[in-house]
Amino acid sequence: MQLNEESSTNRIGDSELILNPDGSVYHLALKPENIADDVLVVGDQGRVDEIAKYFDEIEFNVQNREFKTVTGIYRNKRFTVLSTGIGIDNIDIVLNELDAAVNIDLTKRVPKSEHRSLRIIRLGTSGALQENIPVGSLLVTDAVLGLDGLLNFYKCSSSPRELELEDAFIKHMKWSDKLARPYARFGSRDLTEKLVVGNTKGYTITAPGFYAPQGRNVRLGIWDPGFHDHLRSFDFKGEKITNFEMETSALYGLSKALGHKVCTVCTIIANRATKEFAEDYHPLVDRMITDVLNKLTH
Ligand code: R1P
Repeated sequence: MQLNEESSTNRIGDSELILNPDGSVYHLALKPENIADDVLVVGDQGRVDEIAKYFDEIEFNVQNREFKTVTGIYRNKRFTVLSTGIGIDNIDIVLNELDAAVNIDLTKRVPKSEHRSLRIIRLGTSGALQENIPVGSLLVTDAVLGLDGLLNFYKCSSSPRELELEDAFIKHMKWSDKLARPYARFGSRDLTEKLVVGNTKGYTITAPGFYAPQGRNVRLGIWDPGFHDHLRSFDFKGEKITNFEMETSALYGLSKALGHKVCTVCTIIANRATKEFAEDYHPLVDRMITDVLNKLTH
């Protein structure tokens, strides 16, 4: 009975979108008024305060589990900073709940008639794959290849250009049927062009784990000992795979499907080819934070 009523009114069911007793979204504990149009997402919850320390005014903060949020003003512009924790499964939660908070009437449980588009920028850390990308450099993800398979669960499709990149990658890598089909996404061009000034642009791999999925062989062995070499030699119309991290594929895929602009900037804290790594990466991350905040406010 209730099901019929829900489907006839497009009401989103209580267990499809869970809300807290105060009406906020389940994991993020946010209401629409807590969220700025510019949302900075970071993996590490400690990085939220490293960004918020630059704000001229703090308006709101909340934390539930690994999801810590601060909203405030920097140079007359309102920003929300939010930690996602590690991995694409958390990005699934963050993107769905951020979008629900701004684009669903949480009282009536129906989509709002007017769509609100966010600008979502990830400030992450990452390992470089190519020798010529130095530790400490800032890498902006032009395109991402997701090895995680998350987007395969959603009803959303790749553009013809993304499909071409996916097919070329699958062929070059001799991709195993035992693994999820990789998916490709390009970032939002205007944000990429704004944030890349003085930095490097590249193609990022999002891996569904830190160890074997990024080619690390600690004790168990890995499925393809030539994984890094195959990634390094991939060439798509002159573009190379530059770096590894663990969130951007789902971030780009879900943001674009839900109608938000998106871009990832990462501080390179290790180079997997030269074996170089930063003993203390925090000053390098701080440089990324000021670079991105400056560019977004000018
Ligand atoms: C792994 O140590 C984590 O660091 C990178 C990876 O994507 C993964 O989340 O990014 P963050 O520094 O943003 O967490």
